[in-house]
Amino acid sequence: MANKIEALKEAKDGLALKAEIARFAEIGWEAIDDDDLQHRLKWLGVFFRKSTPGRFMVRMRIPNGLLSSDQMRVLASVVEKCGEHGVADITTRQNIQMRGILIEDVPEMFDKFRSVGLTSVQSAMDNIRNITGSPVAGIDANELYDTRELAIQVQNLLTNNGEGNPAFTNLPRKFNIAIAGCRDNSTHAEINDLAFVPAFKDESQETFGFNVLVGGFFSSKRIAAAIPLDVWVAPEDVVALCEALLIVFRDNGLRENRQKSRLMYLIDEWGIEKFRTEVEKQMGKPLASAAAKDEIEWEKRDHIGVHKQKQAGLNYVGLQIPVGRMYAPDMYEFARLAETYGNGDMRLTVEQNLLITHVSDEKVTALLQEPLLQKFPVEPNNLMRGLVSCTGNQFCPVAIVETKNRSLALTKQLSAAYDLPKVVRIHWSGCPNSCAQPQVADIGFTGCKARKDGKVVDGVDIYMGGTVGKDAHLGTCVMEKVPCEDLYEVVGKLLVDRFGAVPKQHGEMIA
Ligand code: SRM
Ligand code: SF4
Repeated sequence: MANKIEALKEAKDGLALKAEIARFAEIGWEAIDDDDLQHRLKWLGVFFRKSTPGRFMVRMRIPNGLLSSDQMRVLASVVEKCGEHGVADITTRQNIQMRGILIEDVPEMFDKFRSVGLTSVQSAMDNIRNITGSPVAGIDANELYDTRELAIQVQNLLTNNGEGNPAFTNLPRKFNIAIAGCRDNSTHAEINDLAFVPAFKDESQETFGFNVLVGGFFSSKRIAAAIPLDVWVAPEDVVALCEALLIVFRDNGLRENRQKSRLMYLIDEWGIEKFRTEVEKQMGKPLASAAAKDEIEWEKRDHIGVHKQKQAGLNYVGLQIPVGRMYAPDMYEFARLAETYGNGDMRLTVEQNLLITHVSDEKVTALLQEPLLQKFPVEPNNLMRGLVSCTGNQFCPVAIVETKNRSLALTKQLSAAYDLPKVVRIHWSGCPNSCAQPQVADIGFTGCKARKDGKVVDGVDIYMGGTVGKDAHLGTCVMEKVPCEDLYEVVGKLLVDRFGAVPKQHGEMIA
């Protein structure tokens, strides 16, 4: 028997709501059919939030994390219009979500998006999520391939240039794609359903392309790293391979049980050889086998700070955005800074941070003196620098614990108490869905309920050992059900024992 979401999709496709959005704006949210309100609107990137009824969340698509000042101003105006409810977050897929939006404002908001080439279509439910790529694509002196155009082409295919594509709107489940052209695996290729990693086909390193990984995903029931498909593709075949592979998943993926419908379950059932054969058949031409080695050779960079671009005399400046959170005035300021000091371009990272690019050598000092950089620093301390947090129970309906405020408070407390010799990456997820990718972190948390003094309290399971960059591998759960109120002591000890933290002198702490 079809599960509830499959039945709902069969009854009416989510994209059909495009034609109904003007009517929804007229009748108001309370009069919208419940399935449309709670589920199908997500096909347009519009999320009903039970914590803020009538105030919707909108998830964009920002391929490769590329954002212009015009686009940022449009997003800022959307958030501004929401008044005290308006807030935006950079997500762990190099993307932006905004909150506080009224349904009556959605048609005009979509027009504004269109006017600057933005879209929120198919950003949730059984669709392909934001396509990630290196945040320094096109400006990194050491990159192997500038992935920007590929990420945009893949998005354009899958969303019909942002208008919605019925061919890819009813997948068995969500689907993540990453395209890496850099040497440091800055998109966490291993945790995507489909990832392209740079690889030369030949030993002479003349024929550039990508080795293909498949099946990576996180869920509350299972965590799986992507495995090799034994395919190498040239850049010009990337879009076609995405299309072919998605058709195979769409038409054959398991749909009965939503806990077992991500791509890896189909690969489990078929075996990787059969899956490869079916993708090849769908491509309509033979696929080359994988290159002997990939070119992920580096430690992962976080891009915070001032860095030289490959273009002489230009720099990119990475600002740390604590837990990814921004308000409308911040967003207008980012747009102004990007235009005043750079060429108007910005980039988002999977660590929920923001880069301003094309800043000339002469202008770097002045940019660093801008007041906004007090709030969003280029030299954060070693704990704040590695902090990533999901939405948590402030807004997320499935959260078990609060994350963004709690993680900020704990990070400030620990930073005041300890000196860290290097960055420690701490990722907070409010539940086992793992949206903040806790398994890639040095220390990762997933929210749960715990017991303390006989009472049920907020807690976390603690993951450790996630490594990123070259030879990335996933961390594992090392402690269960740790009460959040004990985290200052527990994490403090971990920082001292495992990461070389040194307690600050008392005088320093007071200062
Ligand atoms: Fe996620 C569901 C937020 C990245 C795994 N995720 C949700 C929902 C939609 C829950 C809901 O019903 O509302 C959350 C929206 C809350 C809200 O109001 O913001 C949500 N996920 C997020 C974001 C915003 C976290 C963040 O603060 O950055 C990220 C948005 C990315 C984007 O721009 O599209 C986000 N989610 C991820 C990632 C990380 C990634 O993609 O690299 C994962 C793990 C990777 C993966 O999917 O394999 C992730 N989210 C999930 C899952 C578990 C999927 C599964 O197969 O079971 C769910 C639950 C589900 O889909 O049923 C989920
Ligand atoms: Fe919500 Fe859980 Fe994802 Fe956090 S990890 S955003 S709490 S679904």
